[in-house]
Parts: sequence; C-alpha cells; structure tokens
Amino acid sequence: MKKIKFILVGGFLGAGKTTALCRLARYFTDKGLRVGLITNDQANNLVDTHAVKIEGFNVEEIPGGCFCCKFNDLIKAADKLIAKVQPDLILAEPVGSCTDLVATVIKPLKLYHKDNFSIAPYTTLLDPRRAKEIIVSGKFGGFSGNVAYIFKKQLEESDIIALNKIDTLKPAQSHNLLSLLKKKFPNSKIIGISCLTGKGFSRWIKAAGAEKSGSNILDLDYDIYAKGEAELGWLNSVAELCAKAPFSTEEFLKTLTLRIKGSLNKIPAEIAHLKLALSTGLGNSLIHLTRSSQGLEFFKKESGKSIKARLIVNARVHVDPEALRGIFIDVLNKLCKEEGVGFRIRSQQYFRPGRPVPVYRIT
Ligand SMILES: Nc1nc2c(ncn2[C@@H]2O[C@H](COP(=O)(O)OP(=O)(O)O)[C@@H](O)[C@H]2O)c(=O)[nH]1
Ligand SMILES: [Mg+2]
Repeated sequence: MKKIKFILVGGFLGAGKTTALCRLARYFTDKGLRVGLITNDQANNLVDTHAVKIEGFNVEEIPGGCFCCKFNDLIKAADKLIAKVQPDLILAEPVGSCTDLVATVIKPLKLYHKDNFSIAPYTTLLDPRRAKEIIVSGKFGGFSGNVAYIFKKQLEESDIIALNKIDTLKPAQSHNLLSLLKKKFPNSKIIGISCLTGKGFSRWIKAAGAEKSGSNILDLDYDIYAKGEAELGWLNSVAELCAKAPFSTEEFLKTLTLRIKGSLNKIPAEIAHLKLALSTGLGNSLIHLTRSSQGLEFFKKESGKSIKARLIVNARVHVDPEALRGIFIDVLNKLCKEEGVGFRIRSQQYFRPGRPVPVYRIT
C-alpha cells in the first residue's frame, strides 16, 4: 500500500495554520491528489472546522484536548479519513498553545505507524509581529514569561520555521527577520511564506517533501509549559440569533468583535486569537483578531440581511476565562438589545487548558 503523506503544521495561536492548511489542500487537490484535514482544539465547536468545511475540504475534528494527549484519537481521525476519502495526504493542525509535538506526535507516528504514513518534516508557522515582540525584543508580547516560553519552544523543535505573513513586511524587514531567525534557530530550516498570497509556497512544499523529520527533540519543563497554557483563558460558544426584522449580519459581527476587543483592552488582556463566525441561509462571515493592537481581518465576508443566524465564538485570551465569558455575554446582550435581535446560547465552554499529559513521549 502506498504510504499517506502526513503533514503536521504547528505554530502559535493566530500564526496562520488553518489558512496554510486550506492553501496546501487546494494546491494538492488541484494536482489531482486526495487530501484529508484534521483540526484540533481543547473544546468543541471550532471555527477552524467550520472554515475548512466551507472551503469544501474533508475534515475530521479532535475536540477536548491536544494531539499529544489524544494521540489515539488522532489515529482514529486519520482512519476515518482513510475510510472516507482514501487520502494521498493528511494535513493536521495542532492546538496553537501546544508544544513538544516532535516527541509526542511526530516520533510516535514514525515509530508505531510507519507502515501507513510517511511523516513530513515538522513546520511551525510564525507571525512576524509576534516574532518581533518575543524573539527580537526578548520580551513577552503582552503575555507572561511562561507563554513566551511555549512560543520559543514551538520554534526550537521545528524542522522548518516558516515566517508567515511576509506580505505584511517590506523586503528589507523580512530579510532581517529571516537572518535573525537563522542565527537563533540554527537547527531549523528557515523560510518566508505568505499563506494569503502563496508566496514562498513552492519552497515550503519542496522542504516539506524531505525524508528527514522530527530532528529537534525538546528539553522541556512541563511545569512552565502547563503554567503557560493555563494562563490563557479559553471560550468556545455557539448562539442562535433570531430577529423580527432582517439585520445586517456583517455589521453585527464587526461590532460584536470590536466591542469584545474594547472590553479586553480595558483590562488589559492580550488577545492571542479571537475568531467569530456567523452563518445564515445566505452564507458565512468570519472575523479574526490575532492580537489586541490589531484591526479586524475578514476570512469570509457575506454582506446581507437575515432574520436568523448562528454565531460561533472561539476566544483564546490572556485572561481569566470567567471574565472572558462575562465580557462576551455582556457585549452580546447589549448589542442584541440595540439591534432587536434575540439570542439563545446553545453551547458554552470556558476554561483554562489543563496540564498536558502526552500518551507517548519518545525522545
Ligand atoms: N496578511 C496575512 N494574513 C494571514 C496570512 N496567513 C494567515 N493570515 C491571517 O491570520 C489570521 C489567523 O489565521 P489562522 O489560519 O486562523 O491562524 P491559526 O490560529 O494559526 O490557525 C487570519 O485572519 C488569517 O487571514 C498571511 O500570509 N498574510
Ligand atoms: Mg487554526
């Protein structure tokens, strides 16, 4: 049996993993190959899975814990994709606050599943602004030292560090940042890419085709790692919206996101990734915020009016999850009253991620 290429694309929250997976999936699909995707989160109801589905790809979701702690679920998800689509490639995105993926996912895949999968070099995506704040300046980028520790470890264990979003940099800026990364991470291949424009993708795909993978095993302090993860408040929520008169869903989503951001900035609490999706019979709108000092980014925009909509919110913020939930409900309540929209929460999970307990750790 021909082995399935397994490509794991990691990186901190908001670095561009889901965008990368969609672009890679499109690239391979256009070449006539069959692709399956796997998304992962600490909780249910993922904006990422929704985003990938509306792009038309086959996806399996692993909620309720990271790949390392749910390794057997990762294999089950891969098996489901194999049964459903017989993929030539599987593309998987781990939780953005996770690290030690080489020892806990890449190595176990190589050791126990080598007959089924050929494991690509492990890529970590890097957002240039976070790189400047944490790697260049040596500070914490609005987070704590524990979160910055995870951020750096994610890069240290990579076979490939892909500096993403280079479309937002001037050529000299990206050149300087890439040179610095080469010095700081001599054991990784460093490349510049844009998941938005596709720049650098052919180099990345070539590098990801190499045989050797999982070369950099981390020396990791699990106490600091666990503390860092637990400092991030998580909220995944789904709400049904219903109004008597049609309301502008895009405006609603924009205002809701800006008000959540405004309330978090007052604390202040650094946003790692705030994602909101609104679906109606007409289509989907999807907004991202990947830092507190940033404008809104639309992944999908469906302007139009509707009387019914389904809202999914995934927030990862450096704040107490109770406070995060309180802000979300408060802002939603006020906005719904102003717009004459009723809402019902269908599902809500808010928590600090628990200590990672990997199924395997192969060093
Ligand atoms: N300008 C720019 N934005 C990007 C790029 N890649 C991803 N993004 C944006 O970054 C945000 C977070 O992307 P996402 O793929 O959800 O990140 P993830 O949390 O790592 O999965 C979204 O608004 C994307 O549109 C890129 O290459 N350039
Ligand atoms: Mg994602």
